[in-house]
Amino acid sequence: MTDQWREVANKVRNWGRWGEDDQLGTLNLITPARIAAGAACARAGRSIPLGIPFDAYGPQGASGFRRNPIHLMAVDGGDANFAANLEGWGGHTEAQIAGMYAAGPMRFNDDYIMMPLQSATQWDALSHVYYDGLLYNGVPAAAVTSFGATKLGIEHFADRGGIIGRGVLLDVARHFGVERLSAGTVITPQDLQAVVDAQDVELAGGDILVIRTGWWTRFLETHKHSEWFAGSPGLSWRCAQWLHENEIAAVAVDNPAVEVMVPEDGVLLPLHMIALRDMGTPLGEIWDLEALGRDCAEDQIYEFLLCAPVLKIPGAVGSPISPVAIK
Ligand code: UVW
Repeated sequence: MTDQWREVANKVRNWGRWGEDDQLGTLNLITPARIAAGAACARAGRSIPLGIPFDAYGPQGASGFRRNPIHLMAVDGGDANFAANLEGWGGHTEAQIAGMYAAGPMRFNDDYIMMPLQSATQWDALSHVYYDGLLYNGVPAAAVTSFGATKLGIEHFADRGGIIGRGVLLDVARHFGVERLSAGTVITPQDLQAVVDAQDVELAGGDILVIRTGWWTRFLETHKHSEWFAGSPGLSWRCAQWLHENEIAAVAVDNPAVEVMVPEDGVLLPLHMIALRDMGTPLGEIWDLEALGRDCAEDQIYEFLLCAPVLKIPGAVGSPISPVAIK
């Protein structure tokens, strides 16, 4: 039982398909023609945000190795009369700002953010998950050092403008007539195909799949990280072959980990292992697909231009994002 996922992993492995030093995996399927096809889906001029807030109240608060973002101000409105209030007291920074403020009416605000790159809406880079000591394309796991990923870092996605192309929503929750899938629901490849057929969408190679479970609303209701995380519905690893056959470039879901959190067949995160390490398919997590779900249900159009650029952080194994669907 445990080895079944490995059999599929062997079948869908894309190593060498785009060259020995490939850093992009299935993003190679998003050719210029597919980006143009995505752009052609932006007909009405409506933009729909798909990201959650980067704030202190997000879903990573209770995790030991991940925290919610910490946002701090460096300069703010209280510093507007800096020079007058301090009467010359202070160090270099105070003098620098006082000098700037003495030069005219211009005042400014500055801020910082401290956060794990995985704390909210994100893309996983191909260096995020591995097994048996190897990453995508057979890159040794040791290529990710304490200085960052020397191969397969997120900056390679940034070099092509991030993940941009034709997005297709598969609204699994709406298809099953529920506000959201119940805890632990496993989405099968047959379910995905049934939604494609019911929505009457035609998939094309290089599409970016956006799959709505409705599970994000569960977090908004309870604000309980552990319950939201542990109970998450999601894709079965058995969807890997379906994704491979449909030449899907990337997959994003409104849950913590794309796949179901309760280990299927006793294996933790098998779809992560197959998608990121074997297929080279980026995974998007913690997306908010509520507005997009409503919009698509209204006009019955499930395709759009998806713009999900990454931050160009050399060596990072993921990136926070604020993706947008444009219809
Ligand atoms: C892990 O939890 C390992 O990864 P992700 O955040 O991609 O689900």
